[in-house]
Amino acid sequence: MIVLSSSISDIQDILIKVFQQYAPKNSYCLADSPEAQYATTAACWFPDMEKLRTLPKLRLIHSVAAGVEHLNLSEIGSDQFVCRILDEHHQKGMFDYLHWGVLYYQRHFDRFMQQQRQQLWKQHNQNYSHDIQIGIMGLGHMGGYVAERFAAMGYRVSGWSKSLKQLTNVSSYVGVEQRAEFLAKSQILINLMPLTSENTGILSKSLFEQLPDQAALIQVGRGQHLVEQDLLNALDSGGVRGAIIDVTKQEPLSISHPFWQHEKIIVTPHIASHAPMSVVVAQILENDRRLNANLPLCHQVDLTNGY
Ligand code: OXD
Repeated sequence: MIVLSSSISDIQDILIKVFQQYAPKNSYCLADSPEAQYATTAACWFPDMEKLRTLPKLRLIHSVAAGVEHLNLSEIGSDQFVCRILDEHHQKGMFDYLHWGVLYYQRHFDRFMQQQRQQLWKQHNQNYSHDIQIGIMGLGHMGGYVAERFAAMGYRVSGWSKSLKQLTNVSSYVGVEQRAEFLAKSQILINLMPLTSENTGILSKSLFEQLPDQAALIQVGRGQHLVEQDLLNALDSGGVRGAIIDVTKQEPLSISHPFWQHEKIIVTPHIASHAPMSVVVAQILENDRRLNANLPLCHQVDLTNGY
């Protein structure tokens, strides 16, 4: 039995709808229903942890997405597991979004849009993929995939992560010692890191200062990676050329937030990519089956690393 749990009411409604559509009847329930006492798995997005703690048979806390920072990992019981969704459609969708973002800067669309507002007819040199150095922070399931795809298209690609990665035609930079060297090359910086206590606030003034002049940021990690005021300052001083922001500290972004009106920022509402809902439900059902059959779980999270 799977219990559905999100403290965000819109998301809770979506979970109910997709489980109705893709899961067998009687295989899922809500946390305050009588069946919840039999639930072994919780399907979660910012779950109500207090409620979940009262469920006696709950062993698996399953994110309905790739990220798990919303699960409050420090509160997971010693006899419980955490899993997340990993899926190839999710990877492909992310690559499409990022490819669009890279082209936006590579082919100067940000400049042309600004020129149009000024009725200014001015050409800029045409960049080819081999002219562009992409830097990817986070080379896990998602970052590693997009890095290799950009490299296969002729982009110069480097990646930065906690451990050395062997990826085709991607230069791997590791740890704090190699971060400055990595940043100094990254004309387009893509953030795809999972959120941990170590990297909260990493996209800050000092990091922006280490990028090449006129670098651009594509922020698809987590809102808490970014010190928002530092980005605004870097854009206003002209050091950073522009930013595409898909995730923000507070979601939804408040209507008064300066990101909305900033001419060098494009905001999208956390839509860079999602796994298809049919896949999300299928992976959770399969992991619940495995849990109850004492089989190894798929995409289990290492609670020490936090991903
Ligand atoms: C995820 C996301 O975690 O979409 O999968 O942010």
